[in-house]
Amino acid sequence: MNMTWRWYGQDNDNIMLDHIRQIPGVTGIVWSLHEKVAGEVWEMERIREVADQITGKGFSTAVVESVNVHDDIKIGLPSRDKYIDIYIDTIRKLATVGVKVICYNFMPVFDWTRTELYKELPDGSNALFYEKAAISENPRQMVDRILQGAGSFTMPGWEPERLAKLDELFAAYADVTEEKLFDNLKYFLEQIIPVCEEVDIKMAIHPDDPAWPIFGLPRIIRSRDTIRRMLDMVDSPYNGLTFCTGSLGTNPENDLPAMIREFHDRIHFAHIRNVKVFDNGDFIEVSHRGKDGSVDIAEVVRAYHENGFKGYVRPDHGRHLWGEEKNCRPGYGLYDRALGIMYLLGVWDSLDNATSKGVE
Ligand code: DNO
Repeated sequence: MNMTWRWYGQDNDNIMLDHIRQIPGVTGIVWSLHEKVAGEVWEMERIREVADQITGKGFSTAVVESVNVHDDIKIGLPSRDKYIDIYIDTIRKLATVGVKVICYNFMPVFDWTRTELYKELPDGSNALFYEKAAISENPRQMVDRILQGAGSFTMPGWEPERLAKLDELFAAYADVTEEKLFDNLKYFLEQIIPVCEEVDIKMAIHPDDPAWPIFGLPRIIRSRDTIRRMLDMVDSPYNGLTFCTGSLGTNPENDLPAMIREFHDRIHFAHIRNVKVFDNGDFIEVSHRGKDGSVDIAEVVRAYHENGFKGYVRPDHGRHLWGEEKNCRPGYGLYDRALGIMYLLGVWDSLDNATSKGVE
């Protein structure tokens, strides 16, 4: 596996590439042009500038997370063709700077959703939390509360410009059923996958987080069956997955190691993190260690190892430790993600050693 780290850019992250170089095993930077809103053109000059910063420190630029999909494509409006052309233009440009995987999502209105950013854990650290009951509140109130909590930090998927138009967005999605959303995803993939095949970039859809519909909006990448349907819809290795254990793990019915064994050759990017799911369906993000949460992370790593996984991996979110929440982007601090990497590499290396000694 290729270990990576999500970085928000030179002027947008307090964690520098020089910090990341000191975390053992990290070979690639997961990047994006974070200033871009969905549907905007990505200029070649700006792409090259960021790619050069990354390669200048010896990292690979292979994974972009995300190129966000414009709502008109998800809703299926006639204007979608214009936005698909812009998307294709971005794919072609990214191919010229060594990009091999693009992570994206097809969630209506909200990307990953939490109801609290700094919920305290018993050990005094704090982490992103989702309270099921709070989702019955007015979405506007929830969005305002979360954006305010994040302070000056931008959060991926929570673009204030887009969320300012919440009422309009909800109205535009009013007729978008689960079936329609699948159709619109198929339409999008049918246009872009031939280009991906040509320029050798694999698309990796991110599952819905949490793995169920919220605020009455359909969410379609949430289980073994919905993922199977999505992969079969356009049956090309270039139509693949970002397999996020933190998102799919919010539903205890998802058997994550079994899903990895089934989908491993279509998983191009693995987000590995843990969540603790409570009986009432609330969940909180916890350390990567399997014993701390509801996802058996060691078993997850074993499922990848068994299949000789060669894709990209990142530790995804982390808790906020040692007071760092005062100065870090929610979910994207330094310490817990670095600890997570060491846990993942530790499990991987011990499996390597055991297999090379013929133990398994
Ligand atoms: C959250 C991330 C998501 C992810 C998008 C991909 O921290 O995992 O925002 O990047 O869903 O488009």
